[in-house]
Amino acid sequence: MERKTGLILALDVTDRLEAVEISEKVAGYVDAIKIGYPLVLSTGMDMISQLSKFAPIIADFKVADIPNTNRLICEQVFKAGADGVIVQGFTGHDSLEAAVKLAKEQDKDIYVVTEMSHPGALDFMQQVGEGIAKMAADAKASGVVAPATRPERVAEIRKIIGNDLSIISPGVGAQGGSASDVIKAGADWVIVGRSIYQSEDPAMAAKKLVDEMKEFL
Ligand code: O7E
Repeated sequence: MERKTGLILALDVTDRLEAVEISEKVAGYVDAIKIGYPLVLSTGMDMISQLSKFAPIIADFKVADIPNTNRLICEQVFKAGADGVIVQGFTGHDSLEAAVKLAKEQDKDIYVVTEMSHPGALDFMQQVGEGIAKMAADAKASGVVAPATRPERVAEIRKIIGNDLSIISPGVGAQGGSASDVIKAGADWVIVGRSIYQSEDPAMAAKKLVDEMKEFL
């Protein structure tokens, strides 16, 4: 994924027309659009190809299965037109490697969730987040997902993965994180949903975030 603005839209709306209208408005400000279960379950897989005319699509299905099933899922998602897929890391190295192998064959991206951004991530995930980050680097994934709500953890994860992998970071705005703080901590992109798609003016909300991050990219 090419970084122009550092912003990824998380499009968690459930209406097709609304999804298209918002994508059209913010297309000039985002490097990718992340769509996941809320939108795909309500509208269908063809939403991926429909939105891919506005920006590259990252499919957030947080894939978490055995290697063969991970491969089968990623195959379908890439076939539908996605450029990247998000997978969970806690399933271990073989599940991740199956997804990365397929992605590399098709010149696509796999992003691995390390530690999530919500408070409950401290119950279990934080304890394994650094190990998952190392595994993602060993497997040569394209990048990892790390929490904008905890920039200090993003900085730790950056130390572990080095500069070959990207960090995409959700948790800005509605969850309390700051776009510029997490970029300064080492993230390459922020992933922002509600602060943009629930705004009266989604394009202006996106532009503000882009302007805020510009000097730190
Ligand atoms: O809080 P919002 O509205 O800005 O939306 C954040 C989006 O990022 C939303 O789609 C949510 O599912 C996702 N997300 C997190 O909020 N925290 C995480 O730790 C991980 C994700 C995520 O998208 O994982 C894959 C990138």
